[in-house]
Amino acid sequence: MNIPQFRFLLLAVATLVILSCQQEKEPRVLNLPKTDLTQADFIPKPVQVTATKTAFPLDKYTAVYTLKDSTEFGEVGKLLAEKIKEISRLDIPVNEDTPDQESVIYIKRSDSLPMKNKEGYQLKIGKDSIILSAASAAGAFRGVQTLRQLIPEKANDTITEYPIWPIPTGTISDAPLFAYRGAMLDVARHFFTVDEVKKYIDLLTYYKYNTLHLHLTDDQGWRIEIKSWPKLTEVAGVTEVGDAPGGFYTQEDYKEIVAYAAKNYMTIVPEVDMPGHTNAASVAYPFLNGNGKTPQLYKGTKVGFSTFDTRKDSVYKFIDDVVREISAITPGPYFHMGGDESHATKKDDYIYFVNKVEKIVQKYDKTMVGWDEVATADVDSTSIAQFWASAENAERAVAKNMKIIMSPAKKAYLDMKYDLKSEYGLNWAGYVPVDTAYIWKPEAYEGIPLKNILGIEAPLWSETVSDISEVEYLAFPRAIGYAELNWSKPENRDWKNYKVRLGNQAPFLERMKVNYYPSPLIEWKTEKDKKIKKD
Ligand code: TNX
Repeated sequence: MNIPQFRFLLLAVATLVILSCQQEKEPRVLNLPKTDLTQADFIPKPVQVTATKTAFPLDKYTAVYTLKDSTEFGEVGKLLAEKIKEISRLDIPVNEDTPDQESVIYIKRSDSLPMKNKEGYQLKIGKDSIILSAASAAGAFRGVQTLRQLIPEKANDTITEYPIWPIPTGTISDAPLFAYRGAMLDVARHFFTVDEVKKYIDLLTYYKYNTLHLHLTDDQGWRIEIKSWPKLTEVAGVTEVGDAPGGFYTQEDYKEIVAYAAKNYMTIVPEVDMPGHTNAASVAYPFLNGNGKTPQLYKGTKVGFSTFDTRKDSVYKFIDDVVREISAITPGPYFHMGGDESHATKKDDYIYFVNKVEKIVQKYDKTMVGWDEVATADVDSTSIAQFWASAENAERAVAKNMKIIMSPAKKAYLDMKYDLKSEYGLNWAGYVPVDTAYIWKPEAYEGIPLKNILGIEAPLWSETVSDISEVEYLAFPRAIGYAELNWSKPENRDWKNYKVRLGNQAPFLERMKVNYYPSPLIEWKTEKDKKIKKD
């Protein structure tokens, strides 16, 4: 234990001793239910859990303390208190000396955890203290999500005259399998507001996602303000699929999303899709267009008909400005240049284009990400390929020693229909029911070596969905399964066991007002669903 940590513990213990002496209180004896930590409904399942089969009383006498010399840890403590309030209405003090505290949650830094990982954490839950230790605030934040999952949705009010949320005791040691645990939202085919994106972030956070990729541009609309090229949003931000009015993020809006994501230890990956999928940009600035036609605003769902002119210097000046402006407001390390389905671009032109854009992205200190087709160009090993369709392209990426983000459409596309009854979604890659989405091994898929895999990203293309509730229908519950594939070791994953834990997410999903698809493969533990079944 280092000196600040020791001082912190000493202070916390001293506070408790002083407070209990001052009031000369008898330690309280609560007859809490015996709960088993190993049976908790965690998703994703932690690496190691041992149970001591008693309970910690979360109630009006609980207080949170965090490492004093770290504002980041302090913020994590405040977030925990906020989340406790959402479920319980309790106002838990954070780093305050309160006379009534009886059970304490400490959040502290530790460099000697069993799992060496910057997002790793350990939770030691005793009868009157919970100690959450992590090497970084990011790890502490993931541990907070685990703790949230242990708080019962309904309080026990039979033990005392006030409500108590008993938390099962024991130890959890945990760290993620993959470093990149992502979702993608297509805000181009349909636009989603800042608040809608924030709600998606909230839901993904609970399941320990750490990356949100925003598909910001496509044939149907340009959704991010570029100050040096204002017509992109003025002219090409006003349409979307169908007849709705489109929309776009000002740079301030985008910064708000980035900041909200950062508060949730989530990285935003901006995507500007090119050289195909660029009809909207060419309507705003026709000199960009490489297929010789005068483009019109497009509200349909076809792909592969647009391209930039890859042999014009002015096109690269435009791209330089776009990458520069977006990179300046993106703290994360990535810039996604799309590169998919450029069917209107000649092969040589495509390779020339990707090579040039990679250099522009690197000039602004970002790592280039592209859909798997980019591996056909001469890209660096530092760039990343996102595998969605072509195993051959994934192989090319491996041969170039590139890292790969796993998004195989047949398994990981959130916009595929679940089954025949799905209200929304497409089915070009087949149906993806909840079991198909869960039962596969990203670490052993299409022969891609584990060392090349960064993690899974679940894309949600929005041709068929136009508001967050429809997004939720496609994303939930499947996105919960990818969270487990990304975090938990293969030996800790099992469909039969997962199914039960998933069914037990219903009370949380309903409190969050999530319009999830009540898949008939799952027994949902909810009053609402029981009613549906009876009908
Ligand atoms: C293919 S996946 C696309 C998108 C569509 C999606 C629909 C990929 C890189 N490109 O343009 O929206 O299918 O599922």
